[in-house]
Amino acid sequence: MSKKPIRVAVTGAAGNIGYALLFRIASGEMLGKDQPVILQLLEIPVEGPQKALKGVAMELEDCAFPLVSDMILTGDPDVAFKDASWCLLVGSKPRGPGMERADLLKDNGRIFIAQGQSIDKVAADDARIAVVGNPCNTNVMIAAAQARRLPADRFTAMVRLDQNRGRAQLAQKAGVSVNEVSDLYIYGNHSPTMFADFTHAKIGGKPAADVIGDEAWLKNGYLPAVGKRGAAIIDARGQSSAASAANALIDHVRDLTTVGAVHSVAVKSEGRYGFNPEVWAGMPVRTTASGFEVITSYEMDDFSKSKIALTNDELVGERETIKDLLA
Ligand code: NAX
Repeated sequence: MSKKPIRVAVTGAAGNIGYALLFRIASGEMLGKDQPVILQLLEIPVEGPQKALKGVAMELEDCAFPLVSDMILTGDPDVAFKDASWCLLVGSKPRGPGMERADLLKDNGRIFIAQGQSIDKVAADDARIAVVGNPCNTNVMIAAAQARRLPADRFTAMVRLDQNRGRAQLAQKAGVSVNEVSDLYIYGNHSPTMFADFTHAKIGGKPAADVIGDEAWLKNGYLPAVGKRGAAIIDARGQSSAASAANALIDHVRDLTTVGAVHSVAVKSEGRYGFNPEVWAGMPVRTTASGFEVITSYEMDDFSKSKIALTNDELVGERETIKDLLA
């Protein structure tokens, strides 16, 4: 007997990441090749984005994906999130010319208040929320603050693109396949302050620092390169990362539904690794049958602690800027 379809809500569905994401969800790469889905696609309720959304849906139809049981296109969050088990919050407002970061935080914050309220009201009891729209660590905190019904650990933000970038760059430097690189996890904010913890990473089962043999490069070349990779992509492509971001979101959700998977996720810190207890920070988690457990066993040296303190300060600063939106 075939499985019951899972409702997957995607916001910003007509955007660049949406275009790279939806076809992969529809083909079963995120929830499994035997798992039917109902795609519930949200765009802002004005003509241009709604028309573009219709176009994306037409292309999805033209793929004749056997796993797509239904598609709902809407400008209303209460329709998009209705009974959804996965809510993928990709859409947000880009930073415009001359716009201050604080204004961006507040403008996007308002979007995530409304979406958090809607999710709390209409999403499935087992709903899980993954935030990609930037600043994602702070947006997820704002959405979670609206959830009276769902526990905070259902709300995660994506740092998986940073983990994937970090592994790829270590592999490149060592001249090995990316499969050889393990135990590389991301701590903190999805921003250039993030800490890609090379101190515990392994290459071919050996400490990455021993294999690379160049501590100065790891500290002063590698870390900034991973942190600023998004800007380098914009510089080269003229547009921000889309296919790699969509790929990371597929990885994020697939690993959160694969018991035993260990991966980087931004979760409510609860004070782990010295983060402020209220912020959502990247850290390693292991997926369990009922959710995930944070891996807390990594001992941090003074250098790592100083990097974590820096990214924590930024997260606390973002929280301070939008604190009136958390009420
Ligand atoms: P686009 O501007 O191409 O698409 C965003 C879409 O969201 C647009 O179609 C817009 O109409 C829609 N939208 C805006 N407000 C909405 C709302 N209230 N409800 C529903 N839809 C809404 O951006 P794209 O390249 O797809 O990037 C989306 C977001 O991902 C951005 O915030 C971006 O900064 C963020 N990213 C996050 C990454 C991460 O690793 N966490 C990496 C990639 C990306 O930079």
